[in-house]
Amino acid sequence: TEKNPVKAMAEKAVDALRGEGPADGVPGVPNSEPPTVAEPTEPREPLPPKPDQGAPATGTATGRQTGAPPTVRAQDGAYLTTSTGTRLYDTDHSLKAGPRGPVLLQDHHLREKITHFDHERIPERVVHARGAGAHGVFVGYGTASNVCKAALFGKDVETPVFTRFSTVLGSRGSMDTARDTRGFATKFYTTEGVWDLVANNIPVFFIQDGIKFPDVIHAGKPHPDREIPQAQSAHDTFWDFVSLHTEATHHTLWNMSDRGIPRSYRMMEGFGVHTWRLQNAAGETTLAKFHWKPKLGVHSLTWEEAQITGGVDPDFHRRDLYDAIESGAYPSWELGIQVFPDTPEQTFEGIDLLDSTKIVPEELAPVQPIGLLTLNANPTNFFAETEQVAFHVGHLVPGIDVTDDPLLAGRLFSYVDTQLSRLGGPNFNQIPINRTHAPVNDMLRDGFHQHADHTGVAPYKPNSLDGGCPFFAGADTSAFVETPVEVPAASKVREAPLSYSDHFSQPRQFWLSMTPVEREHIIHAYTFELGKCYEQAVKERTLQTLANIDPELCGQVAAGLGLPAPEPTVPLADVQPSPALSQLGRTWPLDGRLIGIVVGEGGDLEGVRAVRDAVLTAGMVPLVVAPAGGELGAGLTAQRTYATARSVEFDAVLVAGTPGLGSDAYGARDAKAGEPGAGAVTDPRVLLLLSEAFRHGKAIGGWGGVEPVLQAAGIAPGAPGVVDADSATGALREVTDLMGAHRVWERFAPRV
Ligand code: HDD
Repeated sequence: TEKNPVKAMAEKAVDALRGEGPADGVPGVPNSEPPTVAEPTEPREPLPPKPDQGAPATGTATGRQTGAPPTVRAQDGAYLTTSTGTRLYDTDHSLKAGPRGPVLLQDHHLREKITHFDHERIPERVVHARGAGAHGVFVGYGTASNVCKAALFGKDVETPVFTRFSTVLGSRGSMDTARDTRGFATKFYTTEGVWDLVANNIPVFFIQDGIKFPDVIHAGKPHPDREIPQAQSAHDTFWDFVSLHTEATHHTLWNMSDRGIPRSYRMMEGFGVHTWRLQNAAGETTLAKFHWKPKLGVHSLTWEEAQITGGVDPDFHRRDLYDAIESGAYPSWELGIQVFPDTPEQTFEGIDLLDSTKIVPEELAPVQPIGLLTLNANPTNFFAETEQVAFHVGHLVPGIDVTDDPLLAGRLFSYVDTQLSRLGGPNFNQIPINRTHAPVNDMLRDGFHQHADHTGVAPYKPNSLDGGCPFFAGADTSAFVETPVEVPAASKVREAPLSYSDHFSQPRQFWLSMTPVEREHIIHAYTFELGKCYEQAVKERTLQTLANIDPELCGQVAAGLGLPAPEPTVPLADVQPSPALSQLGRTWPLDGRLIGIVVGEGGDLEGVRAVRDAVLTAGMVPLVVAPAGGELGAGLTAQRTYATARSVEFDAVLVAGTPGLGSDAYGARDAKAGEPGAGAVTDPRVLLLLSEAFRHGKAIGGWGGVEPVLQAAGIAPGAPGVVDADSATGALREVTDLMGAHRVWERFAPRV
């Protein structure tokens, strides 16, 4: 009987791929070479799905309730198929009239594959485009119950969450370590619906009214003519705007402080910025501000580190978060609230609670812990989860409500609106990562990307045809139950209250709360950023805002710019420092910190192994740096080479000093290991690594006669935070003691 032609074609193609037989060719022209590395041909079971790839455990946006069969996963089965599940035997060749003939329009698979590819990208977020996310859990302490009835704050209540961290100004592909505000947005999949806490790592904002958001972002984004600089505020338009619009002074000062260049997403605070209105079960209301406090402490990069890292490892924060979670060093934050009585004035100790350019110092209103967030799982697919997650400040649950902050009002509109173009329509809450874990019965219908097969005929209320369904919940279990807040009789105006015009007292308080090292960093940051501006008027106007914060700050920056320091135009505010604003002066856990262990040819491998094991036992990450990759002996493998290691990756550096740290590449091993002269010349890359680690205030420890190497790197014997120990483990012990404070702060020599 004649062979099935499709099967024959498939067999021929498979044979050709395996190199077992000729495919049809043009006479005289050899067929293309078979691939030398064959793909596995046996079908294998796909990896089991992670929970979020399937449908949520309880009801979904499609109306499915607990107990219903799970929805079919998007990707399943062992064989390659079309998007409609038809199996394919080839995806490497277009359908042609003969091997050298024209491609045929009837190749549906070709068209499906290319069309889908052509539409793979969606618009990036208009702000916060660059980010990284993780799954986790929030556990309530039960301490908030007296002020807030939200179920997620109940004692030991566990709520699944997804958190996305981000920079603000840069594009999706920009570097992580730019000087910028960081986003810290968390989606809580509570039993009462989704609550999004869309926070930043800075507690104040550039503007007091949402209507100014396009202005500040247009000023911060790259110049519209050349589209440079990327992911930076160090350019004329940004400083033009913030020097003219002085309510931005406070946020800008935080950006110029070390908060603008975090060491890690794991080591940032988060702030809900606005004042929110909480309601307890008795219907009583309280005003509150949300704070995230990282268990690892708040830590930053130095500016030079941030700049080097931008080139050496633009994914530094994304990698840090992913690696920490993958290795089991789960980052965690305590959620806390500052609470204020809900008075008609909506002020606390004279501070206007509706002005998002103001903080309430923790010394006046302590942050009270109400629950713990732990991020414990990385996304399975970046696009599906981190890119498609859509936050909205209006995603609220019973017990949490908004206030009349005009900045918040703008946000309440913007977050849904932006998803319409970013995610292509109004059904973005049906995307798996956005689906609530509570039952949905919403009467919203149709629209692009509708996933629900809605039943019934009456998506309207009142109705009798669907039996009156859905029904109203009681006021005690509903969100958006308006607290009867009195709105004073007023005329319609485009104006701000008088209290909003104080733009300098809290910036001054921030400045006065900084330690000398932190002040020095702020001076450097302003001097750098303004030094990148071309317009003289912009620099002069910014110096004027600095003069209104503090004459010392202004004088130092002016000196760096070579300009005269102006006098203040407002009386300097008489404010008390808030020590809670400083990042220094405490010690912190070291979970997931990275220690580079540098060893040269013939170095003390036993010592290296001992410290590597001790670092691992302490819950940190050891990275052995050797002249070349591969096995080193003593059960050690090089994770980095002199070519791939850079100091910015490490929180501290250990050096095995014996016999030297040379390498082939730099002629240090003209003599063989063990012979006189071996390793006598230290590889310049090791010297760079050590000198940078020293300059960036990192603990450095060596053993086995490391002194000449340190000296060659310009590090004086006995310099602060430099340990020359008798043994490898002795060096590690002293280094880890130093690391608790994050840096060896004595190495920085502040002027003020
Ligand atoms: Fe915003 C994204 C935080 C003011 C308009 N914002 C966005 C994200 C964070 C914040 C963390 C990223 C969310 C994610 O990871 O997907 N934004 C803030 C904070 C603000 C703030 C803490 C002040 C207190 N934002 C703000 C204003 C407006 C917006 C005043 C507009 C009037 N924000 C947006 C947006 C974004 C956004 C355009 C872009 C992508 C998105 O929403 O989903 O709607």
